[in-house]
Amino acid sequence: MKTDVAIIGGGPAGMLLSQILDLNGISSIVLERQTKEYVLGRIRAGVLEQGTVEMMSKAGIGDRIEKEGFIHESIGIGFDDAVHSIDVVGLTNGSVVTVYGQTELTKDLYQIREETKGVVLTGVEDVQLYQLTTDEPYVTCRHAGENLRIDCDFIAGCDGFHGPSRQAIPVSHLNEYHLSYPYGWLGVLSETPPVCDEVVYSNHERGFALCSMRNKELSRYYIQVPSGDRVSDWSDDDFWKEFKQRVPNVIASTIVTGPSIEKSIAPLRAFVADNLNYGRLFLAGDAGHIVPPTGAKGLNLAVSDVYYLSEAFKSFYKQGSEKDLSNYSSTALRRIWKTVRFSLMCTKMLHLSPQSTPFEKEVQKAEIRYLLSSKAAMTTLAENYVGLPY
Ligand code: RFL
Ligand code: PHB
Repeated sequence: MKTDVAIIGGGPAGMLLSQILDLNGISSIVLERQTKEYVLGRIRAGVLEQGTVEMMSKAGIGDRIEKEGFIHESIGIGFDDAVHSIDVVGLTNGSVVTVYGQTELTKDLYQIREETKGVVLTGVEDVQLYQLTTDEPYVTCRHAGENLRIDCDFIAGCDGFHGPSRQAIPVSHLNEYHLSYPYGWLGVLSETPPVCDEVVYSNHERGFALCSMRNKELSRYYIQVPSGDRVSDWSDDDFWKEFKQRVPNVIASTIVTGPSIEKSIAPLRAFVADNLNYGRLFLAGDAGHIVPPTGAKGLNLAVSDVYYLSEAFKSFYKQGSEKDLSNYSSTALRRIWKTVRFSLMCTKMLHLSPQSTPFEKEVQKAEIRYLLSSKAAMTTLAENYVGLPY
C-alpha cells in the first residue's frame, strides 16, 4: 500500500489529521490497534476550547457540536462551602468553552471518514516504523490476518502515550520530562441531571472533587483518590458519600445520585517529549505529551498539534516547503509548555497534596482566596481555560 501520510492511532488526533489532510487533497491511511467500538466506547474529555470547536467546523464536522454542545460562559470554584462563579466570557471579551464529550467528537470523526471513504484500518497489530531518516519511510503491521507494508512520505505518530511511534525515536534524540502525582481521579458517569449548569472545581480538605456533565440527562463527576486505589475499592454508595462531603452544601443537598454507568480511575501525571520530530516522523497529541486533567487540556492540545502539523503538511504539498515541518516541534512545544504550566498550576491550587505541610495548606487557601478576589488573577485563569491562541 502507498499513501502520503501514514497515521498511527485512530484517536481524536489521528482521525482529525486524516480528515484535514483529505480536505487538502493529501492522502493518508490510519492504523488503529483497537476496534472502532472500543475507541468509541472510551469515556474521556468533555470540555472543548473555542479553537477546538473552530477546527472541527473547518474539518466539516461542526454541525452536531453546534447543535448538541453546551456553551459555558463561566466556571465554578467550590471553596469554603460556596460556589464562586468566574465569568469567563466577560473576562475574555466573549470567549467560551463548549461541553461536548470526546466520545461524541470521536464518533463524528469516524462518521465523516466513512462518508469521505477514508482508509481507517482498525484492529491492526504489531505496528513497526522503518527508515525514518530517509525520504522513503514505511510502516508494517498485521491486519485481518495479513502482513501489510505501507510506503509513505511521512508518518504521524498519534498513538497516545503507550504507542510505538515515540519509542521509535532514538533516546539520543529525545528528552522526556515526567511528573507523577501521588493521586488520581475516580470518575463516575451517571444517568442523572447535572447538579449545576457550570463545571465546578471544588477544593476541600478531604480532597478535590469535580462536577461536570455530558448532556441534560448525563452527569460526569470525579473525586481525587490516592494512587493505588482500584475501582473495585469504591462502590457507588462510597463514591457519592465521599463526593457529597467534598462539595459545597448547595451542591450536596440538591444533587441527584444514581447508579454509575461507567467508573474508572485516571492517574494524574504530566509528560512532555522534546522533540516531537525525528526525520520523517512527527508526534501529535498524547504520544508527545500528557497533562493532568485539571485544566481540561489534553484533547485540546491534541487538536492544536494537529493544527500546526496539518498546516506544515499543507505547505509541503502545496508550496514544496519543508520549513513549517522543520519548525513543527518547536512551534507546538511552545504552546504545549504554556498549557502544561496552566494544568499544573490548577492541579496544585485545587488538590489536597498528601505531602503538604500545614504552612503549605494555608498558602493554598490564600491562593484560592486571591484568585476569587482579583480580576487580574481570574482573567489569567479565564484566558488559559478558553485556550491560548494557536
Ligand atoms: P488517544 O485518544 O489516546 O488515541 C491514541 C490512539 O492510538 C491507538 N494506539 C495504537 N494504534 C495502533 N498501534 C498501536 N500500537 C497503538 N497504540 C495505541 C489507541 O488505541 C488510541 O485509539 O490520543 P490522542 O488522539 O492524542 O487524544 C488525546 C486525548 O484522548 C486525551 O488527551 C484526553 O482524553 C485527555 N483528557 C481531557 N482532555 C481535554 O481536553 N479535556 C478534558 O476535559 C479531559 N478530560 C482526559 C479527561 C483524559 C482522561 N483520562 C481517562 C486520561 C479526563 C480523563 C479522565
Ligand atoms: C469532564 O467533563 O470529563 C471534565 C471536565 C473538566 C475537566 C476534566 C474533565 O477539567
